[in-house]
Amino acid sequence: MTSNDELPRATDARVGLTPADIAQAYRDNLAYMLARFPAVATAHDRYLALAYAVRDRLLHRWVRTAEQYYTRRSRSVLYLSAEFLIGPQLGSNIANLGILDQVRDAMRAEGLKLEDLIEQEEEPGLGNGGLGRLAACYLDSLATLEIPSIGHGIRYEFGIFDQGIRDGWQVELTDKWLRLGNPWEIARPEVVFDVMFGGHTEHLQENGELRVRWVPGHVVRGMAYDTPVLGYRNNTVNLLRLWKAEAVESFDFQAFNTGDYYGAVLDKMTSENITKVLYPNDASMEGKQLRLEQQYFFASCAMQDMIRLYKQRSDNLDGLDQTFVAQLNDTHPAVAVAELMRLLVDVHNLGWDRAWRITQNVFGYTNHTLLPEALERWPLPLFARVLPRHLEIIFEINRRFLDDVRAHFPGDEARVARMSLIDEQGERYVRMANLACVGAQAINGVARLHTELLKTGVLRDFHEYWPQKFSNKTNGVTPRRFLLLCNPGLAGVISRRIGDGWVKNLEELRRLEAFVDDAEFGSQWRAVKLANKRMLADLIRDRAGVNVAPESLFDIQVKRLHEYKRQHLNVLHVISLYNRLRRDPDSDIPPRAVIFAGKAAPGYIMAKLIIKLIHAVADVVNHDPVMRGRLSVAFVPDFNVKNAQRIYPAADLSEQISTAGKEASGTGNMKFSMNGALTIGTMDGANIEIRDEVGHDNFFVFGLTADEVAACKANRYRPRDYYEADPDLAEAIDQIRSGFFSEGNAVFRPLVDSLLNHDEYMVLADFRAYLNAQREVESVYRDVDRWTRMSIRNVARIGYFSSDRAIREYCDDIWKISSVHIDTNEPLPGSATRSILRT
Ligand code: NBG
Repeated sequence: MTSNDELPRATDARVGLTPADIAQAYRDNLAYMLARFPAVATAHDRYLALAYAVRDRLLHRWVRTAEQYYTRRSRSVLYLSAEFLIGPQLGSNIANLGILDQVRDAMRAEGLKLEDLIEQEEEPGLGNGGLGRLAACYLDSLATLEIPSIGHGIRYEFGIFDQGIRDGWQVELTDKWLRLGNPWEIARPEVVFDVMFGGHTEHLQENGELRVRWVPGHVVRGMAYDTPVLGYRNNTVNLLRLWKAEAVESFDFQAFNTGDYYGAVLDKMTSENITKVLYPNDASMEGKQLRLEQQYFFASCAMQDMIRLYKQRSDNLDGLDQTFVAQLNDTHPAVAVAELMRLLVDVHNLGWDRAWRITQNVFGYTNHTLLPEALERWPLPLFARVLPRHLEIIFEINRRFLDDVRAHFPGDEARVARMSLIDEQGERYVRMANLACVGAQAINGVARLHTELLKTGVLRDFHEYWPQKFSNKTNGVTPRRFLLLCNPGLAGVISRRIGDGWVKNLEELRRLEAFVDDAEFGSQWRAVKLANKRMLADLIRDRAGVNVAPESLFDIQVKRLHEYKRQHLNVLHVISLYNRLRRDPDSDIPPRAVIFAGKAAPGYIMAKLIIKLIHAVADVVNHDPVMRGRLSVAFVPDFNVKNAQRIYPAADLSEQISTAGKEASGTGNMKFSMNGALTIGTMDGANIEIRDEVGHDNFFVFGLTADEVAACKANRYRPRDYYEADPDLAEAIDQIRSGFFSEGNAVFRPLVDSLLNHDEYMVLADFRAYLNAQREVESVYRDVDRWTRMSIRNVARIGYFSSDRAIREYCDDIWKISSVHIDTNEPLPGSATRSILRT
């Protein structure tokens, strides 16, 4: 080791955690990173200067972590996900460093407010909803539990659209999140892979063996961009590795010289297209070529990177599955199964059987949906055009697999057809869920009910064939972001009573049960909620132009817009409440603010119509003097992680009202409860388990169960019967239909027709039960002490829904991986310089 190898000695300005060190680092960055002096620095400059100061404090841990993983040859998890909705990073990194107070003091000394700087950060909107946010919570827990891991995904140049509202309608605006730079990512121009597309294959004999050569039509280069993922108060920094597509040759001089200026940059443009934009569909699939290209692009980069890392330590690929496990977050990365086979067989010359053994052992598959429209399948001709070699590999996997199935179930050709990787009824498709089931050694659902429904429904044949592959892993959320960071008031009240061990071990919240009847604790609890509600009321006034009274019951439904989530059921309740208040203005009904937020997929007409309906009803209600101080309705535009952090802490009531059997798990339900909201919800997804944990007395349940929904459908459900039998329901529906909320026009006709004639999601069937449950909410809310006790119990018993628990289960049952403790006390040795470049 020569002295040239040594990292510069870390000075306090780079790693120190005192307010003075941080303030010094902030000033240095303003001058030396941004070339600004304080008087002309913009708010964003100030944010960047602090972000770089915090980043420096991660880098030193990052280098050390990479070095330790390398020298210890640690087994690692690769979490493959097309979406990572990580949210703003500054606040969570400061929280995980455990220096919120120090940074606040440092900034105060500079005359700044930490919250204002945090507010400057542009949200990295690299996901649609629950699935992408779950991946981000899991990265936080992996780092907190000191598990070696890398998240692999796509560095979308434009993430989920920003939602604007014009005249009550959603308008989509381009999300230019990278415009002002991203201080958290580190480009890795040395970590690049070629990714091939199209073309054809050639089958040749080489030394008596069949070899396949794929001659691509087009080659794109994938380049890694790494974002550090810090554990809570430890020294572990894992990676989120996002891949950006680039041209192999970004400029064609030949074309340029012949005067073809457009042609000279054409390849650059088409290549970069692959990672331009996130598909804004949540829980539905679009058979677009670019989407398949995105999926293959990042799956291929991840698999090539895995083999590269492995080869640094060993040449014998037989041990690959000992070193790596790759989790497929839904089927979006499932093509990785075929890609790993291709790499092992075509590139590294392993025989098929050896390659298949390794591949099957590497993968785990998490299913996130039961909705048929979300199950990915690709038209065969499209797949053949984009990935001709992979289609051959999938055919071969399928041929062998179906032979086994036939041997197991002789004569059962219907079963063979259902399990085939290729759908052959009519037009032919590649079924990605089947590929994932066959290619993985473990398959899981994301809540107890969901896993049961998978086993008896969509994946029944696979469960009958491989029961041992199946398990349940109920989702969890990170208490660092969704309590400690977003609700400092409540976190403080909790920690003053039971210490702050709950941040790492959420089960410790149980100790709050001892204070359920403590009057002083109860009033502190309520004071925090009221303060949070005041802050949300301010946000609603600014963003939605609606005044909501902080003293009213904050009844909140925030999530993607979808008919199965039934925001329109909520609206029907609002209308009936409005009608009740109009009829009897003096009735003793607790004042309520009904708050919505959520984006609709741009092509989902009905979801957009529901947004319009919410605004239309809000307009009438909020302008009716009789409603003043009693009922208000607001839609907060542009729901994202940043806004979510201000909404969950302010909720009294959490709306989790999906049709039973449709919501795989839900994770918003957990975040609300963790912040002291009570839930009104159906027996769906994780609601069932939340209710069991917090106690049936502390949860407002209603509606048909999944079995009853199925039975009702089998009995030719007639929504019109419910409409005809229930005058309150009929009144509300008639008002919508007649244009009472839309100045007489028929804009909501399609929605009403759909409800009366089909009602796929049983809104009318559950209406009365929902109303009754809301009546129960009213009566409990009137009893302030009772409500407070229920709220405290929700928080005290929510420990199970920490993503730490979920990740521990994945580690023990599926990944078979243990933690690697990182110690940074010693100065960094020179060897780290080399190993960080390798990882
Ligand atoms: C979503 C489900 C949610 C679930 C999240 C995370 C998809 C495909 N699925 O119910 O709808 O909470 O995944 O598991 O987005």
